[in-house]
Amino acid sequence: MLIRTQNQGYDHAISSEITSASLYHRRRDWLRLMAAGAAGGAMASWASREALAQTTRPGKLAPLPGGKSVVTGAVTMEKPTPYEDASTYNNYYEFGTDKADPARNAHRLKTTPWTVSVEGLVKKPMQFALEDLLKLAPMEERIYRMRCVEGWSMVIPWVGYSLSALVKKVEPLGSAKYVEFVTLADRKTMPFVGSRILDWPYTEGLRMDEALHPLTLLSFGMYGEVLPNQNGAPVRLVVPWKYGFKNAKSLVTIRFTEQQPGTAWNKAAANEYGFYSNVNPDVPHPRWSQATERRIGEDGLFAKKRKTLIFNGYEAQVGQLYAGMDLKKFY
Ligand SMILES: Nc1nc2c(c(=O)[nH]1)N[C@H]1C(S)=C(S)[C@@H](COP(=O)(O)O)O[C@H]1N2
Ligand SMILES: [Mo]
Repeated sequence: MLIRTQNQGYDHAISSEITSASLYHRRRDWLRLMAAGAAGGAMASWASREALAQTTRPGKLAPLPGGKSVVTGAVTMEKPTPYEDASTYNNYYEFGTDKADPARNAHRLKTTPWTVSVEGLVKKPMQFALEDLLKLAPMEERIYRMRCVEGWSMVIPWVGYSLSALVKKVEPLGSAKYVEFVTLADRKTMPFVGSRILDWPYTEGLRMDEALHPLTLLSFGMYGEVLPNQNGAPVRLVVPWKYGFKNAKSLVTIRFTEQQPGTAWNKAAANEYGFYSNVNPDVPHPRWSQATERRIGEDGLFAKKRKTLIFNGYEAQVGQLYAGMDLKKFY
C-alpha cells in the first residue's frame, strides 16, 4: 500500500509485499477478461498502465506501446519494481562493474542505426534493421519476476514479443539444436570491453526448445518506454526462469548452432555458471546460498528476504523442458 504524502511530494512504502487491494482486484478482473478472450489491447494496456502508475515515475524516453499479454502465467501479481531502481541498479559489465556504472556510462552506447544478424543453421538468414525487427510481431507487455545470480530480484514490465516469432521467420534447419546470442562489444564506447573480466563479446545461449518457449522474450522496452541504454537498448533477451546473466543485452547476432555454444560466464568460471543456469534454490552457488533473495526497492529496515522459487516461480510453464534432467548436474 502506498501512502501519498501530498505536501512533501513523496511516496512512502508501508507494505511492499503485495499490490494494493484495489489494484489486485483490477489486475484479477483483467486476467479473467484475458482468459475469456474478451479484452482488447487497449483494455490490457490501460490496466497495466494503471498498475504501473502506482510504483513508477513518469518516463522520459520514447513510448513503446505494448498490447495484451497472451501467455498464461506470464503476468505476476507482484508489484513492479520502481523504474528508478530498475534503471539505476544494473549489471552491464561493458560499462563497469559497479551497479551504478551502467546508468552513469551507457549514454555513450549508440543505438541507431542498429542491425541484428540472424544466421547459422537456418533456411533464411536475415539482417534485420531495428525498425523492421520492431514490426516483426505485435508488442506485448509482460510483467516478469527477474532473479540475479547474486541474490537479488526485481519485477519488471517488459515490452516485446516472444523470440519464437523471430525464430519461425528464419526457418531453422533440422540440425539446429541451440541458439547463440552475441552482444555488442565496442571498445570506443564501452570502457570495460578489453578488460580481462570476461571474454568479449558477452555471449549467451539457449537450447532450441527454450528459445521457442513463449515466455522467452525479445524485449525492446520496459515500463511502456523503449529500453534505457543501461538495460540493454535497443534489443535484449529476457528469459525469466533463468538467472539474470542469461538475459543478454544489446544483441547484434542471433546464431543457430548444432553444438551447445559457449557462454561468457561459463568461460569465466565454469564451476559457478553452467549453461542452463535455471533459478534453483536447491543448487547453491559455490560461494553462497541461492535459497533466498532480496527484492530491490524493498531494502528498508523491515524488508525481509524472500524464498527463491524453483525456476523463479515459472515451474508450471517451463518445468517440463527439464523433465528427467539432473538439475544438480545441469545447473
Ligand atoms: N551484454 C551484457 N548483458 C548482460 C550483462 C552484461 O554484463 N552484459 N549482465 C547480465 C546480468 S548479470 C544481469 S543480472 C542482467 C541485468 O539486467 P538489468 O540491468 O536490466 O536488470 O543483465 C544481464 N545481461
Ligand atoms: Mo546477474
